[in-house]
Amino acid sequence: MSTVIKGGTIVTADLTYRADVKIEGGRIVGIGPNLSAAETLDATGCYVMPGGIDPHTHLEMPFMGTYSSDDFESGTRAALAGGTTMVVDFALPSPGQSLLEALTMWDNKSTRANCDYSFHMAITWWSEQVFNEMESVVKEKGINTFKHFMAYKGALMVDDDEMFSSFQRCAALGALPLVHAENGDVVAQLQAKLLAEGNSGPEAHAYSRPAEVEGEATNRAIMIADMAGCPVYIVHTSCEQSHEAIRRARAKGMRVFGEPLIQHLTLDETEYFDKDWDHAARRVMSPPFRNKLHQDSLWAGLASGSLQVVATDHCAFTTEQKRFGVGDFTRIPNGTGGLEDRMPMLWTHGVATGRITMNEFVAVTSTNIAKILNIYPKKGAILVGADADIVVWDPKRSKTISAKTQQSAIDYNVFEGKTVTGLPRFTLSRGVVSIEEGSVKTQEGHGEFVRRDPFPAVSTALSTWKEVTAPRAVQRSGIPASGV
Ligand code: DUC
Ligand code: ZN
Ligand code: ZN
Ligand code: ZN
Repeated sequence: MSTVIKGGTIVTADLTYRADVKIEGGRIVGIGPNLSAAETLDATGCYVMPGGIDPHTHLEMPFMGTYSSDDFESGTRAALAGGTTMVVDFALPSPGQSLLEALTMWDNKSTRANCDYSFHMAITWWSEQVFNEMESVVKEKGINTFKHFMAYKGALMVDDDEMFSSFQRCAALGALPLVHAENGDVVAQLQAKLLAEGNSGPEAHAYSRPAEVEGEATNRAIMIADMAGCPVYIVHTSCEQSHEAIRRARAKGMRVFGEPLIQHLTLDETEYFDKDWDHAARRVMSPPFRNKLHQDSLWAGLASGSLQVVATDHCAFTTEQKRFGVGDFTRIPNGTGGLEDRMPMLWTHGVATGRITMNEFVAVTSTNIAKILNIYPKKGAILVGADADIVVWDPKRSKTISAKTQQSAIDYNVFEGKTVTGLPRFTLSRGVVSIEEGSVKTQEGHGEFVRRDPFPAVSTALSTWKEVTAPRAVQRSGIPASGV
């Protein structure tokens, strides 16, 4: 069946213009005036944009003695309700586990997804087996990104030796390393000190992870990536110290990407202080929320292009799960939700306030992500031939965010009570109308895995220490141009 989206204004990362969009077989087949099709969706007064891509989610993630509560069904339903049509989750081998075995586990969880998805592969330990499996992950499984945790000591954390080895392997395979940048050794000491001094409440979580911890690790990851001859993507960039390191590296010509979360852009550290235990614990995530100066830095990064992506790190735990940490803040499961609210909150606090333009909104919620992850223009584009992952965005549609009406499986929402103006009228997942005027029409299992091929240019990059010492200009020529 064919569908036409009629009467709207197309907004892409670089253009704004009036045209209809025709869809057939899940793809865009025509863009222009006066198109017709079997089914018509009225986009009068709306913006027709590429559906959002959230490059950072943890659905049904085993973590801190429990599992995050949104699975691939509820999580992708929440995503679609907020205009996001693709998520990229993390396959997390436990230390010692085969990467391919972990990937099979995540493949099984994802069969219920309502929208398309992909995975990053986490490197949580290092061995010859991991070295070898990384090649299969890239070449056979279509995963071109590897995640490294510099924090969570004794669990997911890798040390510099492991990280440098893995980064060099990424360079050889044409893959992009991702980094959770917090100094896990310093965090562990601060946690122990705070607990010993009797600070056991959720506010101590924020004290244990100051911005310096993140700034140091970001600098270190960038330097290690430079020596390994690969680009690097810093997840959940939350503070000026980390942003500053990214800015400086980019100014020197390094291909470094930064990803603020909608939570860090719009919620601040006062959420932890002088609040009831549940309120604060529900907002415990790593990195923690920061002060207004850090928020201003992140917004400036989005406007200037020194930060390229807005994500959620969606990792939702119920109040009951959060209460595992009563009496010991280090046991509060880390994570907050945001999949349904990312785009409406960014529109309301970014576009409507004039901090970013509509085109920048599309870039940071979709197009830049597709380019960085090497899936553009299949995703992230309103172009003939692209997947019809589209959001018809009604800038006048308004709601007050509430756990009572959300799709997410948890019993609260960190944005509770905030009014957003700017919501999907329709969300289409490969041409299928999944959300219509707030009513949910998602199809469980409709989502498909999206293959992400290696960056051809990186596979010729330098991969051994000897070669790394070659002139910088030579190294740089091996790194792909994503245009962002
Ligand atoms: N941070 C969180 O808050 N939750 C999941 C993992 C992470 O790094
Ligand atoms: Zn993280
Ligand atoms: Zn409260
Ligand atoms: Zn994460």
